[in-house]
Amino acid sequence: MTRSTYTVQGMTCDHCANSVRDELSRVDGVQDVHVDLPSGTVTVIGDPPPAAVHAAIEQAGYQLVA
Ligand SMILES: [Cu+2]
Repeated sequence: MTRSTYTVQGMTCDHCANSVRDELSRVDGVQDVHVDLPSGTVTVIGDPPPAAVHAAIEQAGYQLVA
């Protein structure tokens, strides 16, 4: 099982974390999602296409930090 960590800009509270988690959990191949607000990171467990992860985060209203 692959774990990939992404840095996401603009998440400030539990509502933000839930929005990102909800969008990502709908992506094919995602097994689990962990959001860490203090570090602004999202860890995705599973093997989703990276482009789908990027799209889901933007769909939730946040930006990946390159
Ligand atoms: Cu928020």
